[in-house]
Amino acid sequence: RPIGVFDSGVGGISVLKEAVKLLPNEDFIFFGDSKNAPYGVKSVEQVYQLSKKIVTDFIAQDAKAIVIACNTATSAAAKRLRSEHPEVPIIGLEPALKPAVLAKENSHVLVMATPLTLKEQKFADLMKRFESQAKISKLPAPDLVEYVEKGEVASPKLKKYLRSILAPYIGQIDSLVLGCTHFPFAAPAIAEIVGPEVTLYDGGEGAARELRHLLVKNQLSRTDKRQGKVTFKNSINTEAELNLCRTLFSL
Ligand code: DGN
Repeated sequence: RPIGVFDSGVGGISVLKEAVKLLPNEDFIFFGDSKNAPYGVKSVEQVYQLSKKIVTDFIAQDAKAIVIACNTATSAAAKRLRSEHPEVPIIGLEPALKPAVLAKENSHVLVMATPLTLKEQKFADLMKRFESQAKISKLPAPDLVEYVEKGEVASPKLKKYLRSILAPYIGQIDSLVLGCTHFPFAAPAIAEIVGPEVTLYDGGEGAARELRHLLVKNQLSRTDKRQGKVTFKNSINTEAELNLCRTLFSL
């Protein structure tokens, strides 16, 4: 049985890569809802409805576990989807604030994410847990999703955009949390702008570990040693879009 991984576009491929690295014998189906991207500027109800449809489709394909490889959809829909589908483990993504805060005392942490992730209760709760231990700043970066959706991860235009939004934080921060699964693809460009003294964190590896944990706990892991398959699907069902998925997967 396959594991379903989805995102409001191609960003979740950054999480898929971590999951495949950790679980090379498993079969994965990645669904990118690029037609409806970005989710990060939609209402909670819209994001829930779109996510529900994808989860239902995965279950119809006999998925044994589902990864919501999207911080936005996780904050808007994970709780409801888990209560509606207790039969399948559903793993979500959240900004990797904890490792960033714990890495250094009294540090200044910048969290980049979509506007929806940053204004949802889930993020407010996460911030409340850590705000006494660090200075935490929030930076919504919706345009960065659009660049990655076009496959632009290091273009001069992208770097100009990043320089403009990151300008107030240059020399001011210790770490930067990539709180949207599209952003790790732009990590080299971001690192170039903020400098080597700023550590970048993302939630992909943590989500992959959680997936492995839930597979083991529910006795769903594959036991044979054959190489798993990865299948890409996208709501923009063109060869160009699927090629972009494969390219991002190989980066
Ligand atoms: N990749 C999504 C996330 O992690 O929040 C955001 C993409 C979007 O649709 N805005």
